[in-house]
Amino acid sequence: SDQSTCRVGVVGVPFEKGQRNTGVSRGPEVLRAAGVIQDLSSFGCDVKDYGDVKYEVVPAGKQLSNMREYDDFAACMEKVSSSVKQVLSDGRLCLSLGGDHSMGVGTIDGHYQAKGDLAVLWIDAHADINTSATSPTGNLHGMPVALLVKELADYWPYLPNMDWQVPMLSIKNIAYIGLRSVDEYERLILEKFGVTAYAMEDVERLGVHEVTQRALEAINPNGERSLHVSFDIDSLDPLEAPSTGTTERGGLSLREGVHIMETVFASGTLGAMDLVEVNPLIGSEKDVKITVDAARQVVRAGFGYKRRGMPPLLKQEIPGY
Ligand code: 5AB
Ligand code: MN
Ligand code: MN
Ligand code: MN
Repeated sequence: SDQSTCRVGVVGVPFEKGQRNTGVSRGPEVLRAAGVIQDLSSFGCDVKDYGDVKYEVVPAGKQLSNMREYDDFAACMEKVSSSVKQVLSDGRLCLSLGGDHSMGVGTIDGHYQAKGDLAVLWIDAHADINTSATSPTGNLHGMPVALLVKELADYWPYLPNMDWQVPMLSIKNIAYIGLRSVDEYERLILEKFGVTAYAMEDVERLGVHEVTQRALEAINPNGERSLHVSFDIDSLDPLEAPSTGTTERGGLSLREGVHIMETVFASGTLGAMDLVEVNPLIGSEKDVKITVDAARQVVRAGFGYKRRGMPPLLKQEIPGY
């Protein structure tokens, strides 16, 4: 399709305090080093790297119960939000490289501030919709969806240093694909609000194409909302993406992940994408390479790369052809 319209801004979020493993903060660095940006420019995208988000902690003055590393989270996500908003305001699609999945709070907030009403596709083995009252771990990477939706606003205590963030997303405009590890209270929330959720058994029953079409139809029937895709690499089977902190076997194949993102691109609605939870300190060197290569394929599919091949770029015309 039209190469000149593919304008992308990349934001790195080297944040790992939403979970307990060291190393996820090095996701942006290894993804860039592997060539995520060149992957996109190689088929004609105009990519600008906005660098990594930096922040300074402002202590909240009190400990928030069951929200580990809350002060860092609140400070970092405010900056993530403004970076993503800036990219989108510059007329680019935004690619955010994580980092752990708590950063979804910042990226989706920034997307909302730039574009208003959103549709969110959350591709993950997990639902990430615990509140501090339901979380079995206190890890913030299991809570971002619950912080973003207005339907759960009353389930949180007052959150200091988060006044910049207003829960604005309607839970009706979120769809999940890839679920296979959902906590009891998360299940209760999904049922109570009738959330669109395609778990692995639905992918098996319907196939990945049908599931993706139905998910997009449910959250964005007229395609008038800007689409945010939050892609947790642990949605893929650990055979295809071993270097991540919370693996669950029986996941999406890389081909299914790529197909989802090709379908997203074809919808013409993508505004921003997160690629999160790649941890280069988990597993062997080979595991890391497999995981990073999978992430690259998923990303490029979302921005228009076609497995059947791309037309030659005009500036690369070969003499004699
Ligand atoms: B991820 C768990 N539900 O809340 C929790 O990787 C796991 O961003 C969360 O999807 C996994 O801690 C968070 C048990
Ligand atoms: Mn996640
Ligand atoms: Mn996950
Ligand atoms: Mn994970």
